[in-house]
Amino acid sequence: IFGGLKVSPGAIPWQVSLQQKPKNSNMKYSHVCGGVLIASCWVLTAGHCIETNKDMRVVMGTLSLNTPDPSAQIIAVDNAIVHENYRETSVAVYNDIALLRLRGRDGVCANETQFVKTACLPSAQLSDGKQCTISGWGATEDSNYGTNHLLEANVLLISQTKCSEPSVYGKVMDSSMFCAGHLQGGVDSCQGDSGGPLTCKQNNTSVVYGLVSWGDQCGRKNKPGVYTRVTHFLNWIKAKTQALS
Ligand code: 4AZ
Repeated sequence: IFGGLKVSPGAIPWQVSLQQKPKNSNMKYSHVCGGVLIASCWVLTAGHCIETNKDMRVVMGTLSLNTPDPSAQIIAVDNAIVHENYRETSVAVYNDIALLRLRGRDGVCANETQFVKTACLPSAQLSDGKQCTISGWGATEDSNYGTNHLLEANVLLISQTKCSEPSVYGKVMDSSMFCAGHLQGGVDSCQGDSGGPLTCKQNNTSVVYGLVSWGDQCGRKNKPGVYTRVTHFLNWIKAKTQALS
């Protein structure tokens, strides 16, 4: 996160760290992406976060990735479902969404606590200009390697018309994505934040409106962050989570 602030304990309880290591290796797990807990056994993340032949786990309930924390929950990923139409080109990432099914018993995987809670899905499109929140352990203005402490920042929803102007991203934008940020630059998501939440208040409840997806670098003027448009995928999310619940 560029231009962010440290998150307070329990403020973003649906944020997860998606961690991977080569399958069946003795290597350590390392943070690759963010994710969002949407049910006890389901995490939403970006399609581009999923690599084949990796063991995956999620860590939630903690702000720091390098300090042991008794409130952390570490849960194995049993299955990753990448959207059938996920596509990456040299300029954009389309349908950039995946669901992670967590390991558990009798429908319980993550345990709800003060530090671990599910995020609600949005029920409607929100207005351009609305202020929303992004968060993650990704790169900052000071470090390409990301941070140990979870950071957050406020961003504004940018209209599809504005974001499709030639001076911004032009014709590569489609209905599976939207832009948010600050066109003057400085505050943005960045590498390592991918898959993590953009939440907005809808009727006083935080809803996961976007997932960090891509952008032309980070924090640059006229190059806001691009987010997976979660409202575009509500039927897909419902179908996948109900088929295998
Ligand atoms: C990335 O490389 C990335 N500024 C993520 C988000 C943004 C740019 C790049 C948005 O994963």
